[in-house]
Amino acid sequence: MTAMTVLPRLGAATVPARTAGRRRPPAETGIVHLGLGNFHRAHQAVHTAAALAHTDGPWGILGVAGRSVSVARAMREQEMRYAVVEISPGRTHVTVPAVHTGALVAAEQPEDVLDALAAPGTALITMTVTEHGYTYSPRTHGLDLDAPAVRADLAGDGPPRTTIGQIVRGLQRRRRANAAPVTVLSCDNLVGNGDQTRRLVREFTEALPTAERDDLTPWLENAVAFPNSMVDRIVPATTDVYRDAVAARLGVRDDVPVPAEPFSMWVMEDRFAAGRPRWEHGGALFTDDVEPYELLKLRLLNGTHSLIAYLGALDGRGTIPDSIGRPFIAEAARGVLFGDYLPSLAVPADIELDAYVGQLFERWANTALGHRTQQVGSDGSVKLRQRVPEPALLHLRAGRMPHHLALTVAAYLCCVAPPSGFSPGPHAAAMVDPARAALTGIADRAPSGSRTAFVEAVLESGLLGDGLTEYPDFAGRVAELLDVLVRYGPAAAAADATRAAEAEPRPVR
Ligand code: CS2
Repeated sequence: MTAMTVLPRLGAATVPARTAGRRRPPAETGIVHLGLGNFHRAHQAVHTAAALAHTDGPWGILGVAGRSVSVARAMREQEMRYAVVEISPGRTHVTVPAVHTGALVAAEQPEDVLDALAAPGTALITMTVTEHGYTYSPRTHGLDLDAPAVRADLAGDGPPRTTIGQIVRGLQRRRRANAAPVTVLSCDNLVGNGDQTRRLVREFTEALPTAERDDLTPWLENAVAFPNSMVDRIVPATTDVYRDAVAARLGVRDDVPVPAEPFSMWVMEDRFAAGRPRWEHGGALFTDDVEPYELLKLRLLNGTHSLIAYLGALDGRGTIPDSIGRPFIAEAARGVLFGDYLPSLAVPADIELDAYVGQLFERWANTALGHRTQQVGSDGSVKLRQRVPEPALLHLRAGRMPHHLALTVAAYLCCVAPPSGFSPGPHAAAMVDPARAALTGIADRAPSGSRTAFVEAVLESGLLGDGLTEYPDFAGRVAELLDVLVRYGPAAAAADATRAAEAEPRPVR
């Protein structure tokens, strides 16, 4: 650390030429991005840098952080530069994308954010606000009209606090100012992320007081596009390891580098209302039908990832590579991937399944990345809703028990709502989840010792939507596996799920 303090700060003049796609950020802002986190900075920003390296255009990105000032402030201090540290056991590769024209913090500069959303030069509003940022109700998938922040945003009580509120208030200003068409592009791990965003935006608009609605709804229909997209890159949190890597490789101090795996994929619908960067030059794929890619990724990668994280944390593992390195977790990962997720989807024609799955296991095993079980396991209540219920229902309707999906739910509950007297360990305890308090309340109210009553109450709370409550056997199976987890540990529970799944083979579609 002491060595780093004497290094010059990363900035326009200190970027080594070999690491910069372009030396200067583009002059014009064409994209306002909500969610200035690591994922955006290692994914969309890198694709945009590649697009601009190939074809110039007015596609500078104004990054907007929600509340956290640290990244925005450091980026401003570094003239919008930061390093992307691509890391795998054999290789470290550092680049400096330089595509941001500015960085705002919505909580501090709300009017500037709304002005930027309304600016005629803004052709794209993109977002990475995580599953948690969409303020939808898990039960209905519609806007959560009971959430205090949504209610405050609808009432116009201070600057918008929710992403959907921010977008609608920005579009409202845009409609009044110039009505220029714009695209809202969600880059989060939601099924049909564009369709969902459009629905939430419309629901918010329709819930506004009549006097404020203007003719926003028809304008949204005509002038605003909401393409669906699938995004994929494993991007852990920044640690000093990566700050040190930048210092060693570039000889500069970067306070906010982003670690990322070498792999990156982006598939989206080519439905843009006012143009877009030539992202195909950064390897993005454009297609009429994103859903098969979304389901492939959300289920095989994200769904399996959740199981690895929860079993790993319960086994005392701090990272995903340490977890997948345990044979019983690798076996459970194969069980849920091949047995429960794969039969629930159609693999896109251009994806070679064996290679894709082989690559997934390699990506999870990337020890250099140090991806934390705590990070993947956090926000499970909003993530699992996107990953588990639809495939589970598909099996249950066909009369089959999805044992490894039941194991996923059991391991999740064991981590974030541990039965009293059971300690899930430090990695599970560190998982952040908006439903933690509610789940603990449900656990406290369940008749003592009845795991089935607990799981039934959890499912009835709508945590995983509505459908699963119709299958009491599923709650029963989750409860059994929860019991095995608590009494005998994750290896025994995984073995139980595997044995049961093997006794009940299923066809692969
Ligand atoms: C992970 C994802 O945290 C999680 O739930 O499954 O963030 C995953 O790393 C990315 O979606 C990979 O594209």
